[in-house]
Amino acid sequence: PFLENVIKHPLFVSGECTTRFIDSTPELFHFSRRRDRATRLMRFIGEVVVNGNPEMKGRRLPEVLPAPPIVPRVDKAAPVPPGTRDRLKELGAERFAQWMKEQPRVLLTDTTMRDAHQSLFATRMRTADMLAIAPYYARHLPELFSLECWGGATFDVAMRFLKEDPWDRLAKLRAQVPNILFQMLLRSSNAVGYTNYADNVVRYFVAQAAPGGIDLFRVFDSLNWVDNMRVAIDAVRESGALCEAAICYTGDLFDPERSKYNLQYYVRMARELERAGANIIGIKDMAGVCKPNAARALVKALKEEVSLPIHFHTHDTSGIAAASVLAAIEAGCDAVDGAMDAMSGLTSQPNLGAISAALAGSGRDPGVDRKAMFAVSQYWEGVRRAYAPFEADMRSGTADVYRHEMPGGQYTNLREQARAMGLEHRWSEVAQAYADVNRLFGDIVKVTPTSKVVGDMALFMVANDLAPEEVADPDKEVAFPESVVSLFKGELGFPADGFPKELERKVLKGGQPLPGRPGAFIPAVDLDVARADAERTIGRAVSDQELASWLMYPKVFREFAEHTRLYGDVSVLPTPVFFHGLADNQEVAVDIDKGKTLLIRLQARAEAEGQAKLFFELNGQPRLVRIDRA
Ligand code: 3PY
Ligand code: ZN
Repeated sequence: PFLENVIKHPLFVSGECTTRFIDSTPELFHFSRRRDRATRLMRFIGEVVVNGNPEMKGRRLPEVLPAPPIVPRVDKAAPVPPGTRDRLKELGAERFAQWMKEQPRVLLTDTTMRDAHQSLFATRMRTADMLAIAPYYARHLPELFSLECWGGATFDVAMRFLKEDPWDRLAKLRAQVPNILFQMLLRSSNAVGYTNYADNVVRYFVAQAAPGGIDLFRVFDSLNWVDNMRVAIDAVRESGALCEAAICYTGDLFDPERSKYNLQYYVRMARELERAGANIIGIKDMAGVCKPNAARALVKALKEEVSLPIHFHTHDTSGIAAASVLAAIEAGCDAVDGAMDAMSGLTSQPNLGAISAALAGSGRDPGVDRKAMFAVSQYWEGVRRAYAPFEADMRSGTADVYRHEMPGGQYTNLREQARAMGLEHRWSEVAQAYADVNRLFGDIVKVTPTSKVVGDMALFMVANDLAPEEVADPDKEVAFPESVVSLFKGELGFPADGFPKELERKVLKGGQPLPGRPGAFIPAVDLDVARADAERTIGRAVSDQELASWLMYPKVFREFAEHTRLYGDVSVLPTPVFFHGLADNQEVAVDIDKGKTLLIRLQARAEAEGQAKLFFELNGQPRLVRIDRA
């Protein structure tokens, strides 16, 4: 093949090549690089065929693989109509926010590619499944306000479990959808991680994400502490992107027993966020506990008290979240979140198709093509089937969420953690312990990462059969999980009224909490030194974006880089092949580059002392791959 490349090369054919021809003509080697990529991908498929994808261990696998999703027809040559992103470029962030307020229609965010799969199947949706439908979104749904497609848990899970580069996902989606705003979820000083990073690391992350393709950052703090959000807010504003600063909704606005989180609390926070530089105020009801009356009252108050557009986000865990969304819209909410029908409901967002239909003919009709929404929903239905092994066994909404207040995005992940600890059969005890821990901690906002700490403590209590009274008892020795000690030290910040003093003393064993914002005590990271460390660790140069991955998740990034070195870019494999490999005589077409497709067929296999020999056919040529049995 190399010689073939040489003799077919135009310079060679023209007779104009010199002795430096081979050195100066790198495209001659493209074949061997492509072959190398093919070899690595076959090795990965072989590993999955022989040893299974480690991700699927212990899961109920389908007896028959589901049919592939049907991608609605789209003319990719057709021009992409202008959308909200074009408007943002034209108006800039502040005038864009004004434009939002002037719209009689309600603006719709589709969370399918981020929160919906984070909340339904533990964040496992792969890039390939998003990319296949992206051109259709661009051409048929340009009236959508935004696509939430990045951030939250997707960053970590992409590398850790899916062996994909989150930056690459963003770039590829961006290339397919140039017209609709891309929205991400940013955990302020915790960025897309679970810990407080140095201020310059948060700034660096935002400075990569905005040019990387993010137009709207939804910024929140896991204890609703505005001081902990300022670095992120400033960084977003500096990047030119839209800054949506969110208040996390918790408790019950109309429960006189829990007056801590009342209207004044939220209005005060929204005003602070407005002063801090937000363009939009988000209401982030991460657990789906904002009942319709609360949504109506809250939106009405915020519309009266702040001058920014309001964006409402909730989860359908209870089963009646759409009523809250409609109440918010009636009260004048400017934008709302939902997920496409097939990816909605349960711990995910309420149903966007149904919300849109409910508003048909009203002054607030979102004006999005409902047939096109239905077409993408059908596609997502097919996609979702492939992830069934990751779904929680939940058949209906449940008012139990008002008791435990677990965020939808955490629910499937915590169940995963419980499963890994052998506690899945004790799930209802875990849910009760979660509520107990919240009470012990002083009724705090529970959202990543504080929700993770509450979850850790709940699992710890169930695993050790600890009652809440024992945890509170100053005379009972408890070896608190590390994350709980860190929380009480203030390493994620503080709730407005602090942590309960007695428990704080017990957890910190007499130690003192931080005297202020954690970011103020974390030294700036020397980015040049960090880059050198990263490069030494993975043995090659890292891009600016990869440096951001390393700063957030050094171990996960290292393992991901090693996986890529061994197996190449596995994100190009279709999802069933990634999770289950190939059956004998099954063939898969893999597009590794534009116009470059590999045809890989598994023909047969043979066993030889601890090794499996797999006989593949690659574009018609026989190839043997040996895999050690694990
Ligand atoms: C996240 O931070 O990932 C969340 O979804 C919080 O709701
Ligand atoms: Zn959410």
